[in-house]
Amino acid sequence: MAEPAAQGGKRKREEEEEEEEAVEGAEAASVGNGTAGPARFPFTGFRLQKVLRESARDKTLFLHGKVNESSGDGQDAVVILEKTPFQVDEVAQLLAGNPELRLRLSNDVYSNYQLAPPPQLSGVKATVVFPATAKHLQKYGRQELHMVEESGEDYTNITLPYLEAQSLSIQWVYNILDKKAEAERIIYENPDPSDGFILLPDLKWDQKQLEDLYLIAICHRRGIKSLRDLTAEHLPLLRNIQREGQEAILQRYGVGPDRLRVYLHYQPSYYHLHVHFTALGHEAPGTGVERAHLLAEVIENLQLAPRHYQCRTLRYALRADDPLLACFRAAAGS
Ligand code: DD3
Repeated sequence: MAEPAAQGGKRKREEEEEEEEAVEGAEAASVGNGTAGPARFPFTGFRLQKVLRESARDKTLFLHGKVNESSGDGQDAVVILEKTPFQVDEVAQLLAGNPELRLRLSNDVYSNYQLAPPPQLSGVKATVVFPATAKHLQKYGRQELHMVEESGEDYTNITLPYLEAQSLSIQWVYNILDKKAEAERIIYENPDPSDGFILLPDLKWDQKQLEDLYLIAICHRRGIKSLRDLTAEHLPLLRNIQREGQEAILQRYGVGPDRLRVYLHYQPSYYHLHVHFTALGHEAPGTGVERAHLLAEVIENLQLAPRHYQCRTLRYALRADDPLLACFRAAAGS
């Protein structure tokens, strides 16, 4: 089980590295690391089934496709495409040269063009989930959100049994902790099995510009599912993540602690305790008040009340099609 998943991680890595290679030379000050190499998708063919989501503002497209149809019944894949952010140096270089242009309008001092940048400047980040499960397909479709109020009792009676009934794979997390995937991407590690963690760039960040800096700290200790499991016992771990994580990001990227948002999600997207580090200027998804809990405040809450997160009501938004929402509604009805 561990092997194919680790391999999947490796393929994803190779794709990211290929993008890095694309800007090599043009951008000496790149914050990227790792070696470059061409890659292939882990499947052949892609017959579009559905546009799961699209956003003109975010320049993203989430696609569901049938793949590997020439060898058997075919399988499902999700491909997430995202136009990558501009890098000032590269764009300045492009404009100084003789870029390929098509005039769209010219009026007084104003003119507008369609510009065709060279391939190395028109990068598209492609994130692949393959094979994709029904859960993956559901997760990426657009849905209305609904607030729920989860008391400590609701967590025990509704949420926890629901989570335990799900077979949510976090193999990719174990691959990182076991150095079977992304080992060369690790920025910092505190190896203590109880209070240590690994800090590395999140999949969402290509490490090419600091504007959208996004790292995650994944704790070594297994079995802490989320914020709800935290007690005063975990304070040393949380303080390590806060202090050492910020220090490592300052060392590596020159971004100080006063320019970072350090927080946990509730609900998280995977149930192994992790902490998000994002650039303050970057409005990453999941930074809203209904999901983000600042680590510094979590630490303080636990100092004041060791069982704060077992007792407090937590409010968050669930997708209309989330089975957990149905569980809450069924419990409210009975
Ligand atoms: C995930 C949440 C999870 C699809 C997508 C992302 N950071 C990851 C595998 C490796 C990673 C992450 C699940 C999955 Cl797009 C399904 O995220 C990851 N590696 N967030 C890193 N560094």
